[in-house]
Amino acid sequence: MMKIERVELSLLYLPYVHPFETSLGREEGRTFIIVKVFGDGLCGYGEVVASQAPLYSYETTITSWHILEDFLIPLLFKAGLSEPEEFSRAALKFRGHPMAKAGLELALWDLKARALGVPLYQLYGGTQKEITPGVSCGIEDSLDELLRQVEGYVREGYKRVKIKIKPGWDVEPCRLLRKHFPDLPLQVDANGAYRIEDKERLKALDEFCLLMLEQPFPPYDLWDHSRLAREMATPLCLDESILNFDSVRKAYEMGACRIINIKVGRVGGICEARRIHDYSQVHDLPVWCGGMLESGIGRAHNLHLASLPNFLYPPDLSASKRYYAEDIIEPPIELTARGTILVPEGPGIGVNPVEERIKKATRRHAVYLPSNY
Ligand code: OSB
Ligand code: MG
Repeated sequence: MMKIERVELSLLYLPYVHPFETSLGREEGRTFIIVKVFGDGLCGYGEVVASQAPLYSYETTITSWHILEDFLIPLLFKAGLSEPEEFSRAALKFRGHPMAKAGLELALWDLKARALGVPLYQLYGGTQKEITPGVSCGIEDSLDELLRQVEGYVREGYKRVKIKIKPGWDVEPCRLLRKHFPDLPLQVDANGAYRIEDKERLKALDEFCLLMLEQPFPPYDLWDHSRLAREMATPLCLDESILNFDSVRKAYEMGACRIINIKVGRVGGICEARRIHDYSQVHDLPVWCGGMLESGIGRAHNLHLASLPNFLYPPDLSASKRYYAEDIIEPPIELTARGTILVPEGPGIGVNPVEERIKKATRRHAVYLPSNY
């Protein structure tokens, strides 16, 4: 069994190529944590997707840092854990903080796959080696600007578009995009901005033949999602409400959604994501891989997860240049001429983190050794 000799955390900031606005707010760039675990002369990389502010979920970069430093990293050193499944099980004793747990678990998976010399998707049982991704478009200052953005993405080859909606920015943007792109697979994401009182407004979206409506109501509100689902033709998809395997089972049993967005950070790691995937497959509940505007490290991890067989809708997983002028990996993630992304074949995540770019973006750094605890 491998021994983890050192863990490093780096807090990075990368500016976006274009501001990203959702019903939760507008951001010009992203603050996130890169986790590195060292053992047997190898390094595994993970990414913590918690944001600087507790908007999408209660976690923040600083709460994740604290949980990693004071509780999760000591698990590796004190209990001598290095297997991702063992770590995942041991970390369950701490409540919550799924993004912190996932970041470290991802690094352990990468390390394990590198030690075995195989790409991650092989460890996971992934079957899809070429993935058709979608692009997630923020709320723009005008309909003209939204149209310009979407036209650009379609020209670049994206085969599915998601737009962010909120009350007052919903029916009109959908009507406009449908007028210009009658056949484009299109979906919308509200990030919980509506209430059950807005039911009729949401039902008006049925006329646009959307692939799905994602998370209209707040995370805790499975019941109102099930009420809306009974009255809408558009399939509902849950993102923020899906916190673990158990919330999937309950959402399914309540009829609160017909599609599941899996984000490895939100559900607390690959082990939990795979449990959700396997349950969904048995219950004819398609899943897809959501994104958190990850750096290339987190996005490469997402690609391997999205290769599992029941990931049946396009992931929110775009090329590096959709997000950042200079990604922190080489080669960058790119679209093929077919508008697809190839799952990397190299060991582990299969892309190379560029240490000098990581260093340039780092705002805070710490090294953890067994002797620190
Ligand atoms: O709700 O899917 C979401 C980004 C940050 C927080 C929440 C969400 C998103 C996205 C981005 O939609 C998708 C991507 O990474 O391309
Ligand atoms: Mg979402």
